[in-house]
Amino acid sequence: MAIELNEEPTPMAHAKLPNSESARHDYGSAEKAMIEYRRIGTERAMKLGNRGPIRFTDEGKLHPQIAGSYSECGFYVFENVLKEQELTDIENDVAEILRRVPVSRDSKLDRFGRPALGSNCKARSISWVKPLSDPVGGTQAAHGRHPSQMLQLEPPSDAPKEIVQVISGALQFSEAYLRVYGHPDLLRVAAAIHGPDFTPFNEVLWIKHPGLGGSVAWHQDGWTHWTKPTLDENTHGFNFMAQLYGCDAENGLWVVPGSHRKGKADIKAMIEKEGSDRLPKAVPLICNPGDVVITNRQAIHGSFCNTSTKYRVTLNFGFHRRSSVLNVKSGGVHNPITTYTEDYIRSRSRMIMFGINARRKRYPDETPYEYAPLRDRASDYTWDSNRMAELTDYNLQDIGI
Ligand SMILES: O=C(O)CCC(=O)C(=O)O
Repeated sequence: MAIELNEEPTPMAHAKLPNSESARHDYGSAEKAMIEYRRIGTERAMKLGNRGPIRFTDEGKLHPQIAGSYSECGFYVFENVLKEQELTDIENDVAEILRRVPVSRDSKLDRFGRPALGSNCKARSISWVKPLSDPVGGTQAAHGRHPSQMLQLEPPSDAPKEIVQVISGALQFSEAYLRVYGHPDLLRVAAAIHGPDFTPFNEVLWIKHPGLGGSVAWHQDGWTHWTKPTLDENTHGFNFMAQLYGCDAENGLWVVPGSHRKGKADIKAMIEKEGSDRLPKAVPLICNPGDVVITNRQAIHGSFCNTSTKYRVTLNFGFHRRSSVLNVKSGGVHNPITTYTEDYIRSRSRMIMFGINARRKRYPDETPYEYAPLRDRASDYTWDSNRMAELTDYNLQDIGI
């Protein structure tokens, strides 16, 4: 089951990733239970009241309904943030990324024999997964943050040995993604949650292939501050999850509402008690194309193998409260272990300025966001496409905590 992209090596006008009816796979022994689990979860998700357009008050504050609901649930679905033209731009870039990935984990060449995407990078840019597997559950990877393994499925006999599932440092590979990163309303939301001096975290692209995508075992993100007396619900930041094609109970992320406020959970015990990987309190993210979810990194979340016929493409980018990262020594998952000094954070924050300025060029009628921490050197960050090369390996300076 190869990914059938138009074989031309140049960008196409219509790059739409092919969903595949034949890709549907069932959940093996759990199929019946999964169907019911998805049905109940979807019903509960739609009753939470945590969805709608991004709204601010007349004074420019995040609308209290959104702030309250996000605080209560640990996620909120912002509807219809990215419009059609922007989605087309993203889709074209994602298709081009998939044409440029190496033919296999060990290769430096893409399918056209060209140097592959990321082959000139020192930082990890591509994560591979065996189809329908759980690569991290129950392992010590990422500080043992995925304590229990999900149900794995037998891939179809014609499936590739491994598929690309995550592109890291994704801003360096897509100007459309860079423009989403500079979205003024999303940045205003970031400022509302973390204050105007919020900082970057990291930016990845999740591509969950129909009938092949691997699972992401239940976990809470973050490893740095869980035992600190200062821990609160926003300590480890949040991710925006922008959906290219939307997502649902079959191919999307699931979240346990409210779990971000309860400290570190014993996920292994929860799963053992349940006797399966179907956590009963979890709900799926239900999104249309162009919706953007804000998800608290401390919430328990995970995703199942994508047995559906549909691609799920998520632009996943996060932000932190400055006090959670400034002069904190951390890393080792997304970036090398280091102390996040003022200079380090400032350098990494240039990506916010590039995002804002790249967006300004494409959407001149929008009022751009003004990022206060780098306002004094705003002219250093003017944007044109030739600067893409400067972004190589920018993610060595991710701010993982
Ligand atoms: O999108 C997914 O399936 C996983 C995302 C995730 O686990 C994360 O952002 O921490």
